[in-house]
Amino acid sequence: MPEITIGATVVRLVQGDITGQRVDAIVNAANSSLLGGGGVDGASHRAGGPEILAECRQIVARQGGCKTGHAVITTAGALAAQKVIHTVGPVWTGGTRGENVGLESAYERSLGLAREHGLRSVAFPSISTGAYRFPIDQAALIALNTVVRFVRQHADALDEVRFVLFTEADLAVYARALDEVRDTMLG
Ligand code: AR6
Repeated sequence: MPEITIGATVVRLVQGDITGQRVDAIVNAANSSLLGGGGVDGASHRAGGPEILAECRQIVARQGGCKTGHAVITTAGALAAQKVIHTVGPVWTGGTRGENVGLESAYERSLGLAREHGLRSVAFPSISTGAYRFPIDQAALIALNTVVRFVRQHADALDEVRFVLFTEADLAVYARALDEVRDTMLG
């Protein structure tokens, strides 16, 4: 199983459906409206039930939606996880409109919320690489580097960060990126 251990935290790659993960929090690839959509977003709301959308609506009423690169947290409803962290990745428009920074921020703020709420295991999908068309090779490196940096900065915060890749092909891309990150770390 592709994984890397940093201090007391394991960063692990698996293939599967994020909605079925037994972790403290799953991350949803949401959009700025927070009111649902396709892909991970559709699956999370379907599997978690209406409580999630009800809380999203309360957040929208309070603060408007959620900007690109930001994140909010709700109940996980009927899911096995305790919480859903909804983050909005950037839409890829060629790479010149801050897409990399937006993606980095989506991962970082999601992990920040997990830490603030004492959630010690977090599962991410491959944010922005579906409907938002971010090239997955590039996205995988950003995702893993951002997680590794966070885990190093907050050594006691997390037991596990799990990437749940939907297809074998996506898992292979992330596994290659993880090898690259490991090689860089080893110097
Ligand atoms: N479990 C794990 N990964 C999944 C699942 C699942 N159940 N379903 C899809 N993926 P996307 P985005 C993969 O489109 O690109 C929504 O409409 C998928 O194959 O879910 O950030 C929102 O409302 C891909 O690799 O998220 C937004 O409008 C990855 O998850 C918009 O899509 C992300 O695909 C967000 O687009």
